[in-house]
Amino acid sequence: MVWSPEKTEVKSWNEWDTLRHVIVGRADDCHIPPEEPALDAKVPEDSDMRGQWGRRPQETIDRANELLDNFADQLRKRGVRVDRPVSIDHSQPVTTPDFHTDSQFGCMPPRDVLLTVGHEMLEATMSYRCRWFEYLNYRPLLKQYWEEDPKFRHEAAPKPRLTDEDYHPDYLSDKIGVEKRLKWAEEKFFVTTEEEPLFDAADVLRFGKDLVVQHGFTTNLKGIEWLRRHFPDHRVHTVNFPGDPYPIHIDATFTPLRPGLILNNPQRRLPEEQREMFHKNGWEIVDSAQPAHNTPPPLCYSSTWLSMNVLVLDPKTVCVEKSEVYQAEQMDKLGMEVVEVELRDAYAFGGGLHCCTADVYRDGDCEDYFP
Ligand code: DAV
Repeated sequence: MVWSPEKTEVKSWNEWDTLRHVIVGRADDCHIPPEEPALDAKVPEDSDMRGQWGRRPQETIDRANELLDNFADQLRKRGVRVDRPVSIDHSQPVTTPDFHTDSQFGCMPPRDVLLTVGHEMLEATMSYRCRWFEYLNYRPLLKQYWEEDPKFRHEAAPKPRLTDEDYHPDYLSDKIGVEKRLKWAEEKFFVTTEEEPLFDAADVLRFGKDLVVQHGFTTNLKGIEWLRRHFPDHRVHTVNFPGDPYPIHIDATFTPLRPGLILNNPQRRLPEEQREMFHKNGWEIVDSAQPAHNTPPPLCYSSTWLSMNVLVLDPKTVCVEKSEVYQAEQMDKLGMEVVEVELRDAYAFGGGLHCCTADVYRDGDCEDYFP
């Protein structure tokens, strides 16, 4: 069936088929949340973010929104339908019978919250207390899709309790040191425990019939098992990337560009034994280019490897952040047409071009790439 902009349809089976409809996040009212276990474990020890919280400065919110609006317009000009979330008031504290936090996070980035698999959009459990209610930013859109597309399955994973049992207290010091963090990550000892299923949607990559999921700070083994039981027609693979002292989200680490080709962060290489399914099926895993920057922008949670957090528009076209010249050059060599998008001043709001979007519709069906 041919996609038409007049008709809402939710469908996306992979990260690369032609993108027709997408959600782009907003920086509105974004907060730096107060300390909490899982979030603190991600903030590097020398980061300018340690010890401060509150609403982000208005001029940075305005600038990030300007860039996100421009990105949305750029996509629209290429014929992609773009929807935007409706921001809730993130200054509101969250209190449940199990925890309290004094503020929330924002409505960026959608990729962390919404996992689109075929005709389904699944709200992730999330693993930070400050992001517990983040799905509410997307509910007006999901309600609309549900009303307009009779095949759309709106699903939500069980809300986690996020008591102290969910976090290893060993991680709650800011003086652990990078060496120890690397060792812990290599031993698969992460800040989150196996108390209950936890996952962020951005730990999942979709390869048709196969889902590749990173086990790290934001997704535990029970979360991956939950996904396995929830998607019985898929094969769900657990992957790890030693070399990352703060392993959250797979999308600055492992980036499929088209069938047969994946970029891998050279500091976070997929272990040999986990490469087998790719190699056996003729897929190439190449080291990504170096980031163009030595440090992330101010008040940013993410590393400089947002350079490889690209948005694939179709198997020949990819959006790359404008200042990431080495990444753009590599894409060109790999035969991809590069669309430059300025986004660096929005990185602090939770990520790059892949992070700040969530798929609604891509062409194509559920293929088996690893028979
Ligand atoms: O390298 O800091 C960022 C991923 C954001 N979704 C990193 C991971």
